[in-house]
Amino acid sequence: MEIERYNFRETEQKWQRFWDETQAFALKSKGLSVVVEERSDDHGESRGGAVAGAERPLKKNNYYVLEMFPYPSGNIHMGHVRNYTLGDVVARFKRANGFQVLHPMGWDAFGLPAENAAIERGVHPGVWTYKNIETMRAQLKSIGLSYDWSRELATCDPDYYKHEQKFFLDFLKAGLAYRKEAQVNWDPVDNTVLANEQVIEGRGWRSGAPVERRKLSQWFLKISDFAEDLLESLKGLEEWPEKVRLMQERWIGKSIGARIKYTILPESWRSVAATSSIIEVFTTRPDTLFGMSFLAISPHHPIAQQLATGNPKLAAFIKECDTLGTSEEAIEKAEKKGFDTGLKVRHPFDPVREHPVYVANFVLMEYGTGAVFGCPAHDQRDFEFATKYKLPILPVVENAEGVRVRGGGKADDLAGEISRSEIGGSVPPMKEAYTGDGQLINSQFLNGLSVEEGKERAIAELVKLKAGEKTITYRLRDWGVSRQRYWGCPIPIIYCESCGAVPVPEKDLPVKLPEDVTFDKPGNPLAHHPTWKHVPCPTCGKAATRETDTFDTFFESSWYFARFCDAKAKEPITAAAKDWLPVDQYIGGIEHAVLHLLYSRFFMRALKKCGYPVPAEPFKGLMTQGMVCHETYKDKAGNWLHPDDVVKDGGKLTQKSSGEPVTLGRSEKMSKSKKNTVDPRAIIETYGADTARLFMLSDSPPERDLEWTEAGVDGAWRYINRLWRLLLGLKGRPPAQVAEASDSALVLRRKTHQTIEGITYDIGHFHFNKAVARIRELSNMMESLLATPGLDYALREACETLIRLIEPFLPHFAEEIWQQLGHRETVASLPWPKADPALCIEDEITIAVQVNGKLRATVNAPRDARQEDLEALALAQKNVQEFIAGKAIRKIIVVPGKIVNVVAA
Ligand code: ANZ
Ligand code: ZN
Repeated sequence: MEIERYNFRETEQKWQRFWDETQAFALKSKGLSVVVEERSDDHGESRGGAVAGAERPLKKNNYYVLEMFPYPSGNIHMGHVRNYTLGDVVARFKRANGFQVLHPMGWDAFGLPAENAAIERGVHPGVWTYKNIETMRAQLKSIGLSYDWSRELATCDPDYYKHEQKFFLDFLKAGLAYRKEAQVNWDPVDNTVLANEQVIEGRGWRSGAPVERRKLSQWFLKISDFAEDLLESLKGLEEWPEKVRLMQERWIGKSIGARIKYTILPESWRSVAATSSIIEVFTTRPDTLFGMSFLAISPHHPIAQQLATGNPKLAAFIKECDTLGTSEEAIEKAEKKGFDTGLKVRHPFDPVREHPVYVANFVLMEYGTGAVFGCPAHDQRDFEFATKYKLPILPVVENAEGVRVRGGGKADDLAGEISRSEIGGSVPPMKEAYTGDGQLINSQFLNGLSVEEGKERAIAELVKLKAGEKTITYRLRDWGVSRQRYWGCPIPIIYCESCGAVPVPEKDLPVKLPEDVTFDKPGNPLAHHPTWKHVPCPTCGKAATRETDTFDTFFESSWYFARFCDAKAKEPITAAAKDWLPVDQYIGGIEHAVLHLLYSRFFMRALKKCGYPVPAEPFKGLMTQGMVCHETYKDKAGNWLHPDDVVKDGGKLTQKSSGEPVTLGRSEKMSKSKKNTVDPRAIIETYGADTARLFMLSDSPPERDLEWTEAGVDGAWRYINRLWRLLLGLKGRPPAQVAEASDSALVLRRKTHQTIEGITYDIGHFHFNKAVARIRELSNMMESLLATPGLDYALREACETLIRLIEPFLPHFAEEIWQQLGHRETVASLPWPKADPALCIEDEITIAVQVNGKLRATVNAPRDARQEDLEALALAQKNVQEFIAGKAIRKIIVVPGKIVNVVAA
């Protein structure tokens, strides 16, 4: 029989149309079917037996798998394809295993690129966004993803964002939202506030312009209220990657420390006419107090501000500091600079010691008390500062190797408690601060203690002297949500001269974005709009103006997963959320390890506090997939070249358009800037979606980077065609009714059932690449047995099992071949194949043969082989013979099922 080539184009279109028309993956009812026939537990191991469905908690039979929803930029990229394919495998697998699977898709549709498009191309951000959504939806459908499209949402839809405005009003009432003046990172080109994360090396992430600091009135959400809970609960997120939990832990940054009150010496204070006599500092290292050599306050500290009024030089210095940006990264990198105020403070433990007070650019007003004591020997910023201003560098922690480090500054000027011998002569000066653990030295009553002990002891002493107190602090700062942009959710506030900031009454929601906006001026179009912001005050009726800021777009992504549970409901989040949340498996990029995931965790807590039916933790399982990478190419002039423009001939690379030689660069994450992208559309057009899926799934484990190669795609394509020929070839061989009893039939049947067992485990553990390898093994064995007679049953069983096992990976292919084999139901509607345990037991096992404890051979033997047979088998091995040649056999030790060790001398 002549077998037709696999026509992926027709096949894929056909099944995509079918899925679309039948809404194949839409959950049919909101109420859940509680009929549980057979299902598996979370990792797919078959438990068997019917369970009384009605007694189970509903959530138990529900499974929510979600991929991070995309920003509708216009086209999907390979990263999307990988992300969504991973989720699709899980969704299809769980469905087959008897779960009701929620697998929705939507659009994270607010954001800057839409506004940039408006500025550059004159299209309205909404028009641009919805057009992109259309295109990208079709592209996603061309991958064969099993989404419940009936729940699709776009966050720029007033029907979505109106709920956020309600949340914000709730947060206000609950004390979880507030307004304050704050230093912000200001991007002078994009005319907007930037989050710290949007400042890269002191520049705006999009504009590239140097970021300035400005003071603005901003809305904040009180994420800090939940700092302890957000930290503690990380422990319970057992299905999250360890590294993500660690990143969040660092971000929350809990630390034990102290606040210390320093008294300003009256003489110094009078000479500069300061009005305050105390400076309070915050420290996490009270153990290093004896290593103090200066005190530094923020340029925005009240004392600095006050002194600046009478000191133009200081005022100029403060202004200079404002160009630095507020991000930690910027501060870390910048040169540490200070201004000596002339003030002096007394050391709390040693009244003889006096230290100068500087205004320093690396001290933030928003953190701690806006003032620090400087300990150059054990803090790198302080070290750089002290080196620049020739301040003493005084080691007080002996480093781990027991080496005493010598200060680089004028340590001798300090009080005489450090003997010259200790810091003198042969010890090289410090090159950088030592921040590790060790024993305290040069520290009077703290000497000999460890850092941890020293902290406690120093704090106790401060408390006793009434000079300070213990603190618990978090690095986590409240979430500033105001953005001066048009394409976002309007913040529902009205400012009235008499009443202040008045929340928009609920009945007036949503506050919709005006459509008729212009982008011809820099700044926020909402603020420029002639009429939109002018409204009467809801309280007193006088003329008032709307808030023209919109929410940070992380607002939208902080709760969309809850909306999906009942996406069309009038209420923002309904009781259906209880049936689905937390998301069982969330899949997305590691770049969201901190912000998006932390904001979402906060948001659930905040919503819960406001009475919404959501759990505190939104995501039970988290999988962070690796990048899709590709080789990079450059021409002679060093310009990046697109892979399409490169011809490979063996090892030789030439540019297609010019014929010039091309240099091969490292493989890197696909990016437009390096031109090493491959367009998923082109791949799907040439090879089909199943090929792209197969290659992505088989190349590497999901959490690792994936190396995209043409050869790899081609290999996947060829394998699919081979599989097509193999499986379709079996169509002409009607299945036997009973299993054959021959040895080869048993071997194949065993392989089939072991494959079921293996793949079930692998998919349950995200080892998709291993699962694909097993599929290949089985199909190889089938091919090798095609000519063996008496295998009709075993081959048919292998064939049908294989089709059902590959369905999560190659859904179009599986459905088509299944139909060709004469089945009427779809593969997607079938339960997952069940392995016969009796056939999974391998009855030949591999046994290691050692001579004098060294591995010399392996033998295959029946599982229940007798000891004598094993000994004989072992001794018969050629390599064993060689190693015992000329020696006497003293003993043979047999560990049944594992090892035979021949002892010879
Ligand atoms: C003295 C000291 C000695 C410090 C030492 C460190 C090492 P984390 O751990 O990140 O919370 N600091 C305090 N407030 C600051 C502010 N507003 N701006 C800039 N730096 C500030 O950082 C706490 C440490 O950062 C504090 O402990 C303080 O320096 C500094 F060997 O105090 B430390
Ligand atoms: Zn009013």
